[in-house]
Amino acid sequence: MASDFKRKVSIRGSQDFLDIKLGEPMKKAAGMLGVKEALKHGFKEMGVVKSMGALLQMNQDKGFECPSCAWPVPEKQSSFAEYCENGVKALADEATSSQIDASFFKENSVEKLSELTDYQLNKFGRITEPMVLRPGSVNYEPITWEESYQLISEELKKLNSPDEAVFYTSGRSSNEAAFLYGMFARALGTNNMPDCSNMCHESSGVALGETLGMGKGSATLEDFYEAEVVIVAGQNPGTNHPRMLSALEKCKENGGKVISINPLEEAGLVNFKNPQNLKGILGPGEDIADIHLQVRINQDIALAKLLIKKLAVLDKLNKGVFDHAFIEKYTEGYEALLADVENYDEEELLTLSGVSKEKIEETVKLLATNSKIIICWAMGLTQHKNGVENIKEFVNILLLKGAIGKPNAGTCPVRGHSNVQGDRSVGIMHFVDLELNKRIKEHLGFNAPAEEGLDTVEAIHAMHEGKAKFFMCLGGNFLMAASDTEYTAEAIEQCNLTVQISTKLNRTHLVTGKTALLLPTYGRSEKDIKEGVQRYVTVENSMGRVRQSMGILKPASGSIKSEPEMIAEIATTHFTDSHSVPWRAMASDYELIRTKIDQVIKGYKNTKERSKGKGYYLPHNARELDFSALPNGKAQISINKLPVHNLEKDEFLLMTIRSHDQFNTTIYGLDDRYRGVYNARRVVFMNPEDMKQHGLSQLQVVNISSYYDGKERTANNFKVIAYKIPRGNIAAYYPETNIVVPYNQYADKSRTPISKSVKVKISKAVKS
Ligand SMILES: Nc1nc2c(c(=O)[nH]1)N[C@H]1C(S)=C(S)[C@@H](COP(=O)(O)OP(=O)(O)OC[C@H]3O[C@@H](n4cnc5c(=O)[nH]c(N)nc54)[C@H](O)[C@@H]3O)O[C@H]1N2
Ligand SMILES: Nc1nc2c(c(=O)[nH]1)N[C@H]1C(S)=C(S)[C@@H](COP(=O)(O)OP(=O)(O)OC[C@H]3O[C@@H](n4cnc5c(=O)[nH]c(N)nc54)[C@H](O)[C@@H]3O)O[C@H]1N2
Ligand SMILES: [Mo]
Repeated sequence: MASDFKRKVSIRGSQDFLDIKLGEPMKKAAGMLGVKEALKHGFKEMGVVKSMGALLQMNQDKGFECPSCAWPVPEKQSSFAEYCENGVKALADEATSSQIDASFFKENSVEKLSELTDYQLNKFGRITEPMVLRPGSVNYEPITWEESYQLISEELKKLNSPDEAVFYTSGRSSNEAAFLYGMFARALGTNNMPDCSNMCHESSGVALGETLGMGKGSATLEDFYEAEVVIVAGQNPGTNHPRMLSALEKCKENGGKVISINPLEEAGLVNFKNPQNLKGILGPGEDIADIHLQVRINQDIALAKLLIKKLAVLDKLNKGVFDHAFIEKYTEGYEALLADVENYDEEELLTLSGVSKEKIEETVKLLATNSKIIICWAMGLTQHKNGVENIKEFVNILLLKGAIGKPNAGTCPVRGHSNVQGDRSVGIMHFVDLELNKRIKEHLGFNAPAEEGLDTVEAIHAMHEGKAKFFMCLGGNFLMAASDTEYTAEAIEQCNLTVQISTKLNRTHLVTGKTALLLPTYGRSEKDIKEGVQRYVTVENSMGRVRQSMGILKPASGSIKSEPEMIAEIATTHFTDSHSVPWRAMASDYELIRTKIDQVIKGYKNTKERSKGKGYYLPHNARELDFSALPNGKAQISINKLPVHNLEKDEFLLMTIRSHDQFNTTIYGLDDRYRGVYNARRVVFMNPEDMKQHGLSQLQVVNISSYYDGKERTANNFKVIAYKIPRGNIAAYYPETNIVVPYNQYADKSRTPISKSVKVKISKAVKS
């Protein structure tokens, strides 16, 4: 077994084109078609009886929380159908009856598997037993749980320092699993805990922390119903948070207005047919967005500045536009902001934003005359170099209007993964919280490290440099989720041991360290039974409500383990019973984990009782108008600069977005019904005028290249599709395009990769 042995694995998979079909982009979202599509998918993947049974319990008080997005279920619940098309797809994907075992891996080497697409890999189904890929081998082979724990412990002991280990978390884990995992890393002595939020809402966390004192949103679901204005900026709820449309619909029924800010006219915001009520099933559907501001990519600050500037002018004429009593009492920075907007020219801001004057006027009118305002956003704001500033500029609008800390108003960063917010709350983070460390010492009896750990970007770099050698992932698909696929692959391959706790096969299982472990786990929909007792876990939704989740389906296999149990057993093996944390007892008794969470994590209290039924809200300072943690005890109105792109004539800004048939790197299907694309993912959406100017025809095959820091990165073979998108802007799907996102280009302060504004050039592929 030569030490220079390298597996010939592909990081791209097949790039063959299938028979692409195009249709009109859809105006309507969901409705009967959505439910029909979803059920078709569910029935195919998991069979009729299983899917109906599972659906009846999804998001219900005694069932399990939907494994898809983090949008909350209403406190006053309907008796059925608290799910959406994409929730059904997520469930079907998890509860699929397809499975892979040792014989599958014996027949299929990782080299061979890596030639397939991500879609094909996922289709193989659930992983059913622990597997190991040994140095020099290209085939996974079975390993016992006991041996895999030993292997992990041995590798950890070989490290020169605990900081050579990295512990990644994706946002589907339960609070219980994430708490144990985070405490295990700290007990080892490292804060190297990158997580999917680093690539997602980290910019929101930083911006909200700096301006309002806490990194979470303040609006609750119930606040939406009687909000006067809801702004949805850089977010595609029709696909990614479909149940949010029901809340927007309720808001509109009560007379509220919805403004969407997006380079694309996303289906759902334009028209929505609610499958959960009769009107939605039979009627023509509701236009959700009253105003659509078709902003150019990453010109949201220009747009927001223009709105603020115009509102300031109106406020001078009529003192009722801004909430002066609120500004005076709770904020600082107002005068500086007003002085700053004076420096900008209205026409210039208008041109930069790309929006029409009429629509700006309409928007200003709505904002001037209403104060119950909620601003929602997702990746369209966070994944830019100025992601943090984008959000701070929108927070300015809320502060000027006094739209914080009162009913039907506030901030709403719409979280991605179903428990990404909970994972963070219970301690998955790379930074240090000395108060937390104190409570860890008191209740868990060890000294947690006081040095900041590595986030996603830094972890990739450290692995690449050989400074981190052990890489463990609690869920997720790190290779495909992270930017700069080639560089990230090189980084992972440097590691001595990579460990993946997973449900389904993905490319991070194929591009691995010298030794790799694949540890299969339950999905959230599955029963977790120990010694005859069924266990539940807790999760926290996008609005800070903690709730129980109990699976109802039979687990995919008898040889898999729950996440909390597995982590507790790894810790028991490593620390033995002499450690101050009762790991062994926690492996079987989750109440013991919850007791420790209550003691160690701020805001958690009596979780066992309070998480039942509709659950309980964690405290939020901005809801209470308590800004005591901020400078001078005031919410911070901030000054944010306009981004500079300096695009050459042949350059475009690329946004890497999700299709309607995927959950992040998990590809459910090859259609993007809402955008009229069928049976294809390697497509790039482009303005028809830009196509003309660059001599490109419909379905022409092109390559997309970025040039950053002296390096050219190219994603090959994409078909051009004419689309209603601002000039100079293009869009293509993630994760295929991650290959062109430079790992070292990220948002200031939050280090979130700039996945929504990658400067690229388009060239005709030689063979087309
Ligand atoms: N079905 C399904 N649900 C999901 C997911 C999934 O993949 N599938 N992923 C989950 C996760 S982890 C997350 S984080 C969320 C993601 O939810 P979204 O953030 O909605 O997902 P994206 O597809 O990245 O869409 C970003 C939106 O921002 C717009 N946009 C891009 N650039 C800009 C810009 O510069 N300015 C403005 N104003 N808009 C811009 C795009 O046109 C697009 O509509 O969804 C979660 N829910
Ligand atoms: N270019 C570009 N890159 C992006 C983004 C973008 O918009 N553009 N978005 C970013 C965002 S917002 C995010 S959140 C990240 C997502 O990054 P990740 O969270 O790392 O990726 P996922 O695709 O959600 O992970 C899917 C895998 O998780 C495993 N899994 C599923 N359910 C479970 C479970 O219950 N337990 C365990 N242990 N494993 C499970 C399965 O094996 C599956 O293959 O990607 C980021 N990357
Ligand atoms: Mo996300």
